[in-house]
Amino acid sequence: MPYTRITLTHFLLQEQRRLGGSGAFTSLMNDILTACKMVSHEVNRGALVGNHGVAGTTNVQDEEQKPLDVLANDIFLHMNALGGNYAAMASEELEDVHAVKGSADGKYLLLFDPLDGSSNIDVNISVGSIFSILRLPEGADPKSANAFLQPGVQQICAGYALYGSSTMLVLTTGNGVNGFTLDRDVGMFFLTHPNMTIPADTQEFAINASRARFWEAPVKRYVDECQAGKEGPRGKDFNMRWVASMVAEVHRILVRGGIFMYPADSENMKKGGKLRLMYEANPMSFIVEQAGGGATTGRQRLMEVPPTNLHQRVPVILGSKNEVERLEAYHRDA
Ligand code: AHM
Ligand code: MG
Repeated sequence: MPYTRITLTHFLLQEQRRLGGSGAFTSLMNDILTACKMVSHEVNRGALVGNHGVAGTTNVQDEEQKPLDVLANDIFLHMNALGGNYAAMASEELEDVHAVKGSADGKYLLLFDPLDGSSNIDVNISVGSIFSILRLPEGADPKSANAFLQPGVQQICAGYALYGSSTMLVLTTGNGVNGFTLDRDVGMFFLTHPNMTIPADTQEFAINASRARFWEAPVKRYVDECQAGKEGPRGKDFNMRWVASMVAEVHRILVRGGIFMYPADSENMKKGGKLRLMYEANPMSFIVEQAGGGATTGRQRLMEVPPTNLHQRVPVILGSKNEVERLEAYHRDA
């Protein structure tokens, strides 16, 4: 490999110089990188160190926790408290806000899903971590969930780590999307995917088709038309993928386009949807929009949904812009 690549740390320093920042942001990002490297290490060691199977506990959403859910959450909480930049954190695995002790000067809030897609751990399929950074509003109490209840448009940074055949970190600070690959021997992320963009058109869709009987009419229409292929109204064949790891699906869309749907259906709407707004939908929407794609509930831009609860669920449709707009139009027509 020619030695011309830049590391994520240098990339952040360049951004800091460009924006004239104080260095706090670079420092807090470095804590996230370290956490992701540690989680990656644990995911890789897998069954060798007892990281498979179930933990015997459930989280706030009443979901069975895996040992790696618990471990990844502990790693994120510990590593991100050290820099003193966060006033508080919130996680998929914790019911309440986690205030950071001794960081009276912390100006930021961190939301994360420490290990998304964890039903895939035991079968050795890609999982990931998702994070979103918000500013602590002036005068807000960081110990209260209210400080976190900001719409997605107020995120200052969002990203994910994908623990796949290689470990990658993909990031936006509102100035495009860049992807970095972990060199395990060096222990550093290197910029390998600069300025990631999502093509506006696609012939690939992702949805859990086992839920077809619950779908609403606009989603059913869209999927039926894709499946009709060349002979149908779309006049082209579509391919389908479903990994059941949102991080892997979003990454595929960033690399080669596509659309991902976990839409409202008659069953999941009893809880508001399946995926979580604050630490799944919002950060992924920020990344997808920054890469030129779209992200909607079907009826509203996702990043404008007013949050009312840390663990709120929401319908999610995101990816190639023309397909997202088509689904929004089908929802309007219904
Ligand atoms: P998790 O946070 O409990 O892992 O759940 C979120 C995951 C997403 O990564 C994925 O898109 C979805 O759940 C898969 O759901 P399903 O099992 O219904 O296919
Ligand atoms: Mg999740």
